[in-house]
Amino acid sequence: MMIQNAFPKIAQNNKKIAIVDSTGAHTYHRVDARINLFAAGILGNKRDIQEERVAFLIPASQDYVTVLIGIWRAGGIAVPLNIASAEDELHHYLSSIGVTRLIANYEDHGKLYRLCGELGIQLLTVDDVLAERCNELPSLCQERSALILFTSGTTSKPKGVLTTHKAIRAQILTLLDAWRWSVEDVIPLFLPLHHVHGIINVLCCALWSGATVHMMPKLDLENICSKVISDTFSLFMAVPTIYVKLIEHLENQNIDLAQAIGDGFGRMRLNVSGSAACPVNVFNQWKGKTGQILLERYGMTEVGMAISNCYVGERRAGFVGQALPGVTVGLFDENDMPVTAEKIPGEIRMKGDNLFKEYWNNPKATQEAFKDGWFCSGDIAVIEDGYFRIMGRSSIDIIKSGGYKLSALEIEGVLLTHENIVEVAVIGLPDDTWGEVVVACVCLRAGTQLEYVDLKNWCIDKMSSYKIPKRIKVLDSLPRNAMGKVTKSSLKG
Ligand code: MCA
Ligand code: AMP
Repeated sequence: MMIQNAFPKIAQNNKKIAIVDSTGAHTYHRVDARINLFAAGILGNKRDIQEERVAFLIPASQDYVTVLIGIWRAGGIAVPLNIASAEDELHHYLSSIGVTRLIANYEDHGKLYRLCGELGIQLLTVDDVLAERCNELPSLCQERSALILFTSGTTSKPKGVLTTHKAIRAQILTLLDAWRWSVEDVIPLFLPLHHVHGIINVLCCALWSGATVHMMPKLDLENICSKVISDTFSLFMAVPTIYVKLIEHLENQNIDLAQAIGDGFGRMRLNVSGSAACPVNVFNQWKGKTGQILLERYGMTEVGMAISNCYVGERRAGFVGQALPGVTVGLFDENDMPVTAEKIPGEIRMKGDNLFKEYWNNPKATQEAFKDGWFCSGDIAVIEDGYFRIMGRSSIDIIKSGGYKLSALEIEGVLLTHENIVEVAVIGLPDDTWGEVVVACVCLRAGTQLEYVDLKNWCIDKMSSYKIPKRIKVLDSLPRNAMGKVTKSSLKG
């Protein structure tokens, strides 16, 4: 199928407010027109930019939407990056996928000049790109590549997950139906905009359905709660850490205010939790304080959303629900045999139009991620009374903290460049707020010392803040098995 205009539905509901950001309220008509001018500017004198990778570092705002969808309409691959990335991380993202142009706000150009110069990347602002008029935009086939998001895995550097227009469309449409999105919906967006949760579940679903999205550059609980009291929002989507922070926030308010905020959440039509396991006590406390029964769902960068509790029907605490329409989900044992009985654990594997195309320029990793056409998630689950329950990951090297997927190996690789560290093992330990926190177990060079605060300061230039270990354990040696391999499970114990 050809699409005349990537993201076709955005032009509908012309006078309706699409986006509210720090610069004001923007109608669908204005948003759509600005996207077209951006697409025209990116095209220049080309008819189609043919899957050129255009990266951007733009905070949540109308500009972010202009760039994302503008790149799509010009036939490019959009690469939204984490605005809080350290320079080394940016270097990896930009160089590993051959980015040609980087769009960033002018005030951020100073710190990007050198890197872009080194990599031969053109550094631009949104205004630099916007054309004065838009003529013809390319027609794109659904199989065209659209988006690269980086995901951490069991290799040391994050991989680029390449997704097509067809997969994005499938990811959006299943959620519009399952969670009953409508033109009347209003949703706050405070999640990072370099991951599926913020981009697809909130932003794209809202714009596709003609709803209104309040784009906020960061999580500001006071601001959100004051809008919740005045019934600004009908929908709310967040990671479990944010529900924990909201529960704490409510407990720190006087009784009347806490009640008003809780009632405000209670009047919304839906509160969704995902990206990490929602603890049963958080589910129950949220219900107690707001009356809302959280809808927990499960997804991955490579597939979008795959499993969800019901909109109408049972939302079971500690469970992620059932396969979403259009997604086939199976459990498989260690011999790749399907697990059909309930209560027997297996790896979650998935099929469907929602699946990504490949890991960018990494056929080996892509091949290893699929077995018999199924995408292998690395997550272990069981089915109990018809609902999936996630039990954990098959790899100890994947940490989920604050909803972010982190690679222990990536963090170890950075820590090993510290002059005092001779050996390191990074593990995730359970934490009530963050789900897991990153802990580094280190062996130091003889005669040296390392204080936590010094290590933290050293890390600040080298990695995003959520990857920085929250604790260090200094050991004389790391525990090893008979094969000489470090046994991280004994460190966890
Ligand atoms: C920040 N801090 C942490 C962590 N992150 N401490 C321990 N563990 C962490 N992970 C510390 C900082 O070092 C700092 O401490 C203090 O907390 C405040 O940092 P800040 O960054 O300002 O925190 P925040 O703004 O409160 O951020 C928390 C957050 C954020 C809002 C929960 O982590 C977040 O937006 N998470 C969502 C991630 C997400 O959307 N993931 C989706 C990907 P100090 O001041 O002492 O230095 S998964 C996905 O897309 C799939 C498809 C899915 O299923 O959804
Ligand atoms: P990411 O690659 O960052 O998209 O993270 C995807 C991973 O998040 C999945 O493989 C799961 O391990 C985890 N995840 C997402 N949703 C849930 C959930 N509701 N419960 C437990 N884990 C989840």
